[in-house]
Amino acid sequence: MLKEKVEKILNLQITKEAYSSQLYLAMASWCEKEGYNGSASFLYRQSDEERMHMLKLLHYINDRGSHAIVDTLDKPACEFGSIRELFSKVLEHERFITESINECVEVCMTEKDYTTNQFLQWYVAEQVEEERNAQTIIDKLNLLGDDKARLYLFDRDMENFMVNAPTAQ
Ligand code: OFO
Repeated sequence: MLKEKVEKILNLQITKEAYSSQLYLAMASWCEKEGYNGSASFLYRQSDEERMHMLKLLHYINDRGSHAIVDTLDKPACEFGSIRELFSKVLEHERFITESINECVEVCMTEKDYTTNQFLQWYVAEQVEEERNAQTIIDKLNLLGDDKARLYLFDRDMENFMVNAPTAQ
């Protein structure tokens, strides 16, 4: 059974991962509506990844004899000024999630829950990857400027942009 503080913060993390999934779904929908089909496809995949992150936490909590709670979610933003603005928000959000994972690790260390700390290391590594991906996309967009033809090629490449995530168990 998990200690109360660990269970509480992991349950909060479940909600954040579920929100990430909804946020990327809303972003994918905006991209699709705007004709950025490659970016939409990337974000639909990313939304599925986040749901997997949420499920991995949920199963871990229950497997440890505690209770994973499915909570209500805030409505994510659904309008964006530009594709660049959208991906800046992805990076901002991933940085927020990294902070949040670090807080989970901190609670585990204080509570001397080394097993959960080890479990969370998967998320620590994952966040390095996700922040790097978002930064790479923004760097590409900054190089393109407002050139529509290049933006078209960028979006076409996003269709195959690898999420590259380690597989969740
Ligand atoms: Fe994008 O992050 Fe989950 O963990």
